[in-house]
Amino acid sequence: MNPIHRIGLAAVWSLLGAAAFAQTTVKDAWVRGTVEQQKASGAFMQITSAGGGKLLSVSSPVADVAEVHEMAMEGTTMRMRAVASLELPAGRAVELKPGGYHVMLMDLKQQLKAGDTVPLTLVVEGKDGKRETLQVQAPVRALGAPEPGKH
Ligand SMILES: [Cu+2]
Repeated sequence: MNPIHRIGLAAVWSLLGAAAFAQTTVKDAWVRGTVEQQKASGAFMQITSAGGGKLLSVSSPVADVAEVHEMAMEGTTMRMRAVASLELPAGRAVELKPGGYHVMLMDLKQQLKAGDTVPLTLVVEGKDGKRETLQVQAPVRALGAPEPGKH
C-alpha cells in the first residue's frame, strides 16, 4: 500500500468515526394536546440509532413523570405499561405512535395547546455502553388532529 492510499483510508475512517458519534436521530416528534385539567398525554416520534442501542429514559419540563410505554394485550384488553428501556436496532427506525410505543407524560404542569412546543430530553445508551443525551423540540398537535400517515 503506498502512503497516499494510506492517508485516504485514514480520512475515510475518521469520517466513519464522526458519523458513529452522531448515533441517534429523532424525527417527526409531536405531543398530543390536552384539555384543561388533563394530567397525562403522549409524545410520539421516530428514533433511529445508527449503531444500535436502547432508549433509557425521557424527561420533559412540562411533566413531573415521563415513561416509555408499550401497548400489550392483557387477556382481551389492550393496556399500556411502562418498559424499562426500548430496544433500538441498528439503523432501523423505531416508531413511537398512537396505539404503539409512546412516551407517557404524566402529572402535567400545564395544559398543552396546539402550537406550543414541548422540550423532551432522551437518554440513549449505545451498544458500546456510551450514553447520549438528545434534546428534542416536539410541537403540540390539537387533540382531534388527524394522525400523521393516516388519510
Ligand atoms: Cu401510556
